[in-house]
Amino acid sequence: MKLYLRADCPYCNKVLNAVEKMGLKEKEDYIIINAQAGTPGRDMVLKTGGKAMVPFLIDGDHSMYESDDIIAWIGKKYAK
Ligand SMILES: N[C@@H](CCC(=O)N[C@@H](CS)C(=O)NCC(=O)O)C(=O)O
Repeated sequence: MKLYLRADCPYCNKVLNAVEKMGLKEKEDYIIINAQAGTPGRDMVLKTGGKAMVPFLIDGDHSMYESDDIIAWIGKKYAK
């Protein structure tokens, strides 16, 4: 599971906090990819989802925007 985030994005921090509370560990359960403007991560978000917006989740064939939807997806599928 790949989380595309930007350091100064409150919605990204919301997702990260939720994921940590669920007991998931970075590098074991998910990886964070920098999606700051001008990065390959940003290009991937745009290419995959069609919008330059973060947070963005890619989980296998599945991808989504919207922090609440991402938190709900991860909670349902992976929460420990
Ligand atoms: N409703 C969205 C809002 C996400 C949002 O507004 N993200 C901002 C950054 S905090 C964004 O991607 N802005 C466009 C940009 O960075 O180019 C959510 O909850 O995830």
